[in-house]
Amino acid sequence: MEQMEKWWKQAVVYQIYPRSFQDSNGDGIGDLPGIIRRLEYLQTLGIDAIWLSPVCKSPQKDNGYDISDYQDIDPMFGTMEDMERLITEAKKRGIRIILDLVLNHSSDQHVWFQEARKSRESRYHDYYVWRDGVEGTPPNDMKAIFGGSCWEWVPEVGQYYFHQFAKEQPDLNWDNPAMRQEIYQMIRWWVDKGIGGFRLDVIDQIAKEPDQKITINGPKLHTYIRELSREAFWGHDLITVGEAWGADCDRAKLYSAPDESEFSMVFQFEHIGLDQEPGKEKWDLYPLDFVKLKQTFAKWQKELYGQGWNSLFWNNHDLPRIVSRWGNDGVYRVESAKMLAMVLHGMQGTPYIYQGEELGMTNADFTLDQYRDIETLNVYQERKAAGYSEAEILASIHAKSRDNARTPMQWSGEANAGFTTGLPWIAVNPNYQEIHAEQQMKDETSIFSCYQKLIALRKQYPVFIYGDFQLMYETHPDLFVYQRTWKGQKLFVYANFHGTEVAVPEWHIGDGTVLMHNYSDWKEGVLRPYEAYMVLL
Ligand code: TEU
Ligand code: CA
Repeated sequence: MEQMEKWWKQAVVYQIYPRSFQDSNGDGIGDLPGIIRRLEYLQTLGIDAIWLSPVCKSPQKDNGYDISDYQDIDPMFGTMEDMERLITEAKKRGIRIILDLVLNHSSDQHVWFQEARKSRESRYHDYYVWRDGVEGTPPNDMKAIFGGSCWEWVPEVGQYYFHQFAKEQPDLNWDNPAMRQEIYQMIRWWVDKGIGGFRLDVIDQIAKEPDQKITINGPKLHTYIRELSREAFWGHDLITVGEAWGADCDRAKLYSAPDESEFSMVFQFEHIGLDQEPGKEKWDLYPLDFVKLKQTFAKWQKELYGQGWNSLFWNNHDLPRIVSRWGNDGVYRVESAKMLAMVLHGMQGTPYIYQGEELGMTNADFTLDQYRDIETLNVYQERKAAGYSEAEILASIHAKSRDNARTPMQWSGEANAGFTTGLPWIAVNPNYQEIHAEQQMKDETSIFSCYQKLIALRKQYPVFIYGDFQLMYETHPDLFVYQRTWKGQKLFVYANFHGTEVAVPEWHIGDGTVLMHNYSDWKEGVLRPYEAYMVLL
């Protein structure tokens, strides 16, 4: 008898980027009442939890990842009553709400920072990371992720403060126990409101040590995370997932230890970095090393088996859309989107579906003026100043801008894809008339229907949850094939990851039950472009 597993091991999570999901009041920005309106759709898809990107009060310098009040809702998204209604309405449909907690930094408009910057004597001064200095000579040459120095001068106190992201996102000082206790109190307040879990933004950057130029995986990281878990999560049936760009398998075994001393799981990004030039940035484009991709997934599946728990994702609000990135968003868009879904959802772990992924939404082919993201706009300026050609910079931005994921959800073929009756804050992808939910929900061969089936299969067959993982044809240049085994039952996932027909060394069709297939017929012994199937033996 399997050890009674946590609900989130059988669950599928749907990420909503509220600003781009559904507008309800015609201001061109998605909001909470809009999400409530779409709960029926999410219940039809069959997901178990919704991860909401931040909706707390924020000046929106980084689209809400700069929070100025952790316990109030930004009027742009609605009211606290809307939030409470969302929690209640979702619960009625068996859906939990996961809040995005941004604990590495606050907004510079947070009252803590407003007080901290006034005086070194303020009780909030040391809620942040300050260094004495002389204006014009920052403590060291560390760079911020969104460009420029990570030190910003405040004349009132004659000091620099540290910010890993934008200067409007001052880093919180986790070495300060008073600050930590206020954070834990705030989280407990949200738990009492019925929040079902938390996504923890750049959580592996909280134990920063700027004097040693340490920004990630700091020496006190797990001490702080264990305290956070003990003080705020324990005793509640929550799902907690940390965003950990710096995680390797050993560290992930701590993060996702079965004793829940830290989190349920983390988002690790080793697979995500495989199409950037080694040692460089995501903007430095590089062909995907497909064999390495398979080996990376296999490593994480094996390393965490019985010792931790994987998240499974291709997309989020920071990443380009997978069907454009590693599938084919042209002739084989439908087949490749389904193939990518089957490859991911057949593995062990909790799958995350990013809004629009279930429709096969694609990257946006924007002109420069259509981009909105601070990271994209900064890199354009930085690389322009560094002498990169306009064409090279735009190629990088087209491929990797976070705005690729942030174009409005495509609901229907009506104006603005049914997202808003107003002027959308960011342009709708012009392909919305071919790619939208209304049409796909009625079509059992649609990408939407494929995701619906995958979510249902995960609940129907324990091998998806408990089975071990064995990669096959490891070095094959096109086939992504693996098997899962649980109590004598075998699940095979066969996929042609590329756009040319390949011979299949072993042919299992006919031996078992075909659970999924992304073509309407079969061609004996070969897999056609992006052809994939799942078979149960
Ligand atoms: O992202 C962490 C982060 O570092 C990413 O922005 C990453 O650097 C970039 O997208 C790819 O190189 C989290 C949030 O997901 C992101 O939206 C926020 O902008 C960031 O933290 C700051 O809060
Ligand atoms: Ca709105």
